[in-house]
This record gives sequence, structure tokens and C-alpha cells, in this order.
Amino acid sequence: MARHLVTSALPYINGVKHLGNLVGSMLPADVVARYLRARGHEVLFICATDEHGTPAELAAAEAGLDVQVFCDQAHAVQADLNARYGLSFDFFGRTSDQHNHVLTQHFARQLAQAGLLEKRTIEMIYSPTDGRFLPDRYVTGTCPYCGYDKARGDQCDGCGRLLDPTMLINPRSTVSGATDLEVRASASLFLRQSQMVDTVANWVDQTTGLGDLPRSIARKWLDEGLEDRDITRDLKWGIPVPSDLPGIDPEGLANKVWYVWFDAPIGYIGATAQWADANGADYRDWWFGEAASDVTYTQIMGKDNVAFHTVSFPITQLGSGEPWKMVDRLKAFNWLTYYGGKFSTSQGVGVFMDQALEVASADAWRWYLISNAPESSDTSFTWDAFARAMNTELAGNLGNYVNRCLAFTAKKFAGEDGPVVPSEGTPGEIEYELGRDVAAKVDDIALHFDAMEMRKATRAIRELWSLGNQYLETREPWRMVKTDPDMAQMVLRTAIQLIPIFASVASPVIPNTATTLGNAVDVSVDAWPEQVADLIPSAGIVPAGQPFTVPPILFAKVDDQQIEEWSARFGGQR
Ligand code: B3M
Ligand code: ZN
Repeated sequence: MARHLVTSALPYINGVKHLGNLVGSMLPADVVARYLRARGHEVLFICATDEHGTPAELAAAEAGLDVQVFCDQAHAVQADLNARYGLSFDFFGRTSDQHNHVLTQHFARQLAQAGLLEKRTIEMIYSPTDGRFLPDRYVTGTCPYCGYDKARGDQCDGCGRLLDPTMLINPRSTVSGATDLEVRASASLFLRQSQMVDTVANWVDQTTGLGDLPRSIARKWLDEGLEDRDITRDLKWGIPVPSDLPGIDPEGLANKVWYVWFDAPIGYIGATAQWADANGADYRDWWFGEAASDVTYTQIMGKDNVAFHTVSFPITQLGSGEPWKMVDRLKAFNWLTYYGGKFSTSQGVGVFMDQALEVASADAWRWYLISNAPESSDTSFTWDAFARAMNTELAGNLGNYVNRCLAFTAKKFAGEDGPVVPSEGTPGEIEYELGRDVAAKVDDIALHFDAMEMRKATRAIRELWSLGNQYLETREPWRMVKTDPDMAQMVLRTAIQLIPIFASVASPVIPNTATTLGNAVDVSVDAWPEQVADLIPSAGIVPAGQPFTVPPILFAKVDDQQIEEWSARFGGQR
């Protein structure tokens, strides 16, 4: 038994998340957390809404709401959806919470103390009409690289390049549309990342659990040489830059807040502190010094977040000069595309978490998304692939097996008080072999989950389910029942043993279904199956004579008409 801290990248507060967001961090993180719990580990699984930055302010303005009110509402909407998808966060916090304010200021002071913050004067866009400096997305204009005329001050949606508002051609204010913009000098605090290159490079080299994709992204950033980074912004909403930073003259820094990517990763710690206060715990037991030395820390995120987690946040942590818990294992995902195009919150393209539950259950989505997770490359969402996952895998492979075993047994061998696990007959070599095959496959699945390989784990789970169906095909109990009913009882009893095993190993992915199956045969499916080889032929999992119930159809098949309907509704082609 070990202690595991697991975090998912923190979803931006603006808007309901789409399936690409879900499969890129929160859902696989949930699978990892659930798997580790099933293995008997102590797990703390933390997430939060990422609430600062221009997107939150602009979305609030668009909704005509005060930012705080907007964030309160949006957080509640996301928390509710997370629960409906079975995301088992121990705590879903907020980066705007006071705990995060306190920790962010702490890190800033430590960095200032270490000489890693420096005040510089930069040129910024000032809008006399709006009476303020315009950071990031507050300026819209033409991209100097590709000519796209709706490029945002931080990034161009036309060519994807990172921009600075002063680079835009024909800039205008995103809020007021004003074009009488001026370039004015303004003070800013820079994080001296260039001073930290060697320290971070050493840490990257030593951290074996980063994974190939994250490591190469980190190396690329480090090899290109790190530029010092402006970590303050002219916004009202955010964590204010304090006036008493050691060695920093506060002149010109009033009315500034920390850049969202400075406080957001600290939010992992902030949310833990928020959780700890509410639960009589100490966040430092998971995050700081000796107390956290036995913790394994796993981070899950989309590939665009990797540099911030392998370079920027480590600079904050290492630069503080304090022994903060650093990430041990990092798993990054590519993009889920919608028919090859971008899922887009701002343009409403793709399927969003709330709409998805209108057409299928949370477990159906969890299974489809995890078994098609964009691990080694981008993956296209298609309704046809979704139908295949539903029909062939869930309804066909798993659902059919459970139904065949339990409904047939109930029909043929029900006792006076309803169906019970039959007790006649002696297992033969085929049953012992089945036990060994199933045990080997369970080990195989565990190895894939240990390596956080989602596609491989789900493929092995499908192969495990197939072992059950092949066993029934080989033994044909429906035929045997006429010629040798004792033998048929033995076969069905053996087949029923597999149901809780099928459920346990799949429970990280389809937790609701797993619980339904466990309840049907009255066996807990919370723990990982151990030493099952002999328990299968000897009925050591679901004992002979134990009552059971036949669960309702687990997964309804999807038909062509539904696929047509959903493609039309959500705009996907076939
Ligand atoms: N909110 C970006 C994203 O959701 C950002 C992640 C923060 S993790 C500290 O893709
Ligand atoms: Zn461009």
C-alpha cells in the first residue's frame, strides 16, 4: 500500500467542457485514481476550475455577469457534470479560492527572495477609450504571420502562433472595439527562467516517470533556451501582485495580477489545502518535505499543457528553494478531433459534456472515450466508432455474456426462492485452463493500467470478456442442459464466477456498470481480483447456492437511425 497523489489538468472556468477536454485529462485521471484505489493504495485525487485570466473576464462580460458571480455559477455547472460522469475527485476546488491566493503569494515571495523576479519596463497597449491597458485577448487584430484578421493578442487562431498584443496589425479593443490604441510603457515582473535552465534540465533528466512525449517537449523548450517570462497582467480579476515583495519596488505594480499560468498549477496545492482544511488534514502531508516523501505524484493533461508542467511549474517549485513535491509520473494526451477538425468551445463545434448524456450513459461515453483515447496520435471522434464501441464491445461482448449466463441459469435452474448459483457437477481440465487464462489476462490488464496505457488496458479487458464468451461457445451449456444437466450446472456456475472479475477490472472505466454486476451476484467489485486461477473452477468467487438477480439490459444497441440523427444534430458527417 502506497500513497498516490493524482491531479488532472484544471479545466478553464469558461463554458461546459467538450468530450475532447474530458478525454484529455479529467477522465483518464479518474481511471488512474480508481485503478490505484482498487489496488488498495491511499489515493488523493484533486482537480479544480482554472478561473483567472482574460477568458474568464471576457466570458463574464459576454454573459453580462460580475466575474465572481459568473465563476460561482460556472463552477457549480462543471462540478455537477463531473459528478454525473462519475469523476471521483476527492476534491474539486477553485483557483480563485483564498488558499490558492495565500500559496501563490508565498511562492512569489520565495522567488523574489531568491532573486528570480525582476521588474522591467515593457511596451503595452493602452486604450484611452477603455481607460486601461489591454492584455492578451483584450486586443484583436490581424496576425503578422498569416494575415488572419481576428487574431487574439495572445495567440492566432489562424496559424496557431503565440503572439504579443503589440505585434497585431490594425489592433482594436476586444471590449469596446476602439481603434485609438496607444503603446505605453508599463512595469511588469519577469520570472527569470533563464537562471533556472540547468536546475530544471537536471530535474527532467532525473525524473524517469515523465514519459517520452512530455520529456521531448520539455527538452525542446530547454534546448531552445528559456526566455524570462512576464508573469504579471493588467486585469482586475486574479491574484493581486502584492506591494511588499522582497527586494522589489512596488512602483507601477498596483492594479496588476499574476499571470494565470503562474497561479493555475499552484492551484493543485491550493485545492489540496482547501480539501485539507475541510477534512481536518494537512496539505503538507501530500506536498511538502519529509512528510510527503513517500507520495507518488501523477499528473494527467493534454499535450499543450506539458511545457507548463515540465518546465514552468517546476521553475516555480524549484526556484522557491523549498522541498515541494514534484511530479513523478506524467501522462499526456494528444487531441480528440471532431471528424478531423477542432472541437471548439468558442465556436460550439463537437459534442459537449451536457449534450452527450442526452444520447448515452456516462459509462458508455467513458468506455468509448478511454478505449479510443488519443494516446500516440490525434484521434478523430466519429459516431460510427461510438456505435461500434456500444454495439460490439459493451452490448455484444460484455452485456451479452452477462445476460447469457444469468438469464439462462435463472430460467433453467431457479430454486423455490428465485435464481441461485447451481451446485452440481465437477469441473474438468477446460475449467482449470480457463482459470489460468483469465488470471493471466487479469495480470496483463494490471500491467497496462500500471503504465497508464488506456487503449492497451481496454483492449485486454475486451480480450478477457472474449475468454468468457469463447468458454460458453466451447461448452455450449444450452445444449448440455438436455443431455447432462449436472455438467450444464457446473459450466454455468463456472461462467458466473467470471462476472465479478469482468466487472472489477473494468470498474476504473465503467464504474456504474461494475457496481450493477457486482450487486447482481452479491460480490463486491471494489478490489482488484487476486489469485483467481483456482477460484474459478472451485466457485470461490460466487459460491454455489448463492442467490443472484438478472440485471436489466446493460447497454442498449445503437441503430443506424440514431447515428443519422446524432450526426445531423451535432454536425458530424458519416
Ligand atoms: N486550464 C488549460 C487547459 O485546460 C489550463 C490547464 C491548467 S493546469 C494547471 O487546457
Ligand atoms: Zn496567424
